[in-house]
Amino acid sequence: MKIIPIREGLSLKRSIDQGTSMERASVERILEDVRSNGDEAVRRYTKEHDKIEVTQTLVTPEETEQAYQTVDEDTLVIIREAIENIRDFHQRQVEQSWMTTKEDGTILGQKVTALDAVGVYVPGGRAAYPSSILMNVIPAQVAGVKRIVMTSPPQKNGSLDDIVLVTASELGIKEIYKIGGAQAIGALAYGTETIEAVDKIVGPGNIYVALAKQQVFGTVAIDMIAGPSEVAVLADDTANARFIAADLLSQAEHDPLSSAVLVTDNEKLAKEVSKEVTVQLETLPKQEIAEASINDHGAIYIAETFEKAIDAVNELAAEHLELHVKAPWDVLPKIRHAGAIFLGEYSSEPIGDYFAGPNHVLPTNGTARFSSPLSVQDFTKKSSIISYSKQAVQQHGKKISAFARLENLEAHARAVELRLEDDHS
Ligand code: HSO
Ligand code: ZN
Repeated sequence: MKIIPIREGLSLKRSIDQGTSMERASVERILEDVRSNGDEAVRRYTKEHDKIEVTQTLVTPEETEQAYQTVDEDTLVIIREAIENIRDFHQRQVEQSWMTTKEDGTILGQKVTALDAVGVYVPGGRAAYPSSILMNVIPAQVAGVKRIVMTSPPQKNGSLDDIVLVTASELGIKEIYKIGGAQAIGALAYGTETIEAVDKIVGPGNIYVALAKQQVFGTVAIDMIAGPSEVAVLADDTANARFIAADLLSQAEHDPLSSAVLVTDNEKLAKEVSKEVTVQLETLPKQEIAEASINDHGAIYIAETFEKAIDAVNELAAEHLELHVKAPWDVLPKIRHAGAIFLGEYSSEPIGDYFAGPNHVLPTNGTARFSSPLSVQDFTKKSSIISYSKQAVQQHGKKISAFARLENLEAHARAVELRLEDDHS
């Protein structure tokens, strides 16, 4: 791994793939087609892109039952325990509606309501991570979303990955469609003869899915557009080089574009980690991907002081930040920007990917400066509550109508003044 003195600056590559103009145009055409031609268009694109003719897109209970035959009991036990942890964590995020009453009888408040319908996109092939299904579905369920729909592109055998079907079933998801790509996003956003439109679409996908989500935004809500995985490690002289190397590689193996970075004030550790990464890379099944990521986007930054190392990780605003330091809880208050913060050398990043409970859908690309992990709040919205009594209007009505006339809005003014009259006639 490259070892770079921090005073030469951090190489921050901040970009979201906007697709080529051809890709954008093709997505626009597909969405328009699905909007006007519904199921027929979806079927046509499934045939064209997924090379498969699906007569019924809705997954049947028999398909799910068959999928269970291929998944062993131990796997189910692990998935169930993860579900429990994730549910438990997200339950703590639930926000209550609230009301406040004033002496004059005014009641003000905020009413929290779950979205009616949410679509969860699950990518096809090897990117169909069951853990991501849990992370997208559970907060919606905890929020109280009644209709949660899943879509995923069909495999060559005409069905979906067994583990995808089993995970969905463990969560109680029954409405699953074997459609993918931009056509699936179009179907979810606009609705077809067989698929009712949803209010929000979440979940990762390839460039076509990401562009389609951007284009339907406004008709429906979408989650953030996730970039490649990132991990930053902040370490001092107490850190374990083997642990750090392993955690850097755990994110590097996601994507050649993933970034894994160590920031430390200790040169000896830097050299050890660099060596360890090379050693551990050798036996990784995804060596090629991880190596590309480490070479092109990985770095070990050496800071002159530990304080400067902290500044650097704040500037990185990484998706995941690990604190491999003597007193991680003392460092925590100084961390301002990171999607998820892992404290101490035993808090390895994959623990958060699968099991601990917090969401693994996190802000990437420096967006941790202003955004948060996916949460229950992403599946609710709020309505303001205003209830004024006669007494309160009498007390404040004149001020309100005066304000309205300040804006030259006479009908506003009169609407309030009407309430100042004594009777109802
Ligand atoms: N680390 C990834 C999530 C993931 N890891 C899924 C394994 N499976 C996103 O930050
Ligand atoms: Zn991961």
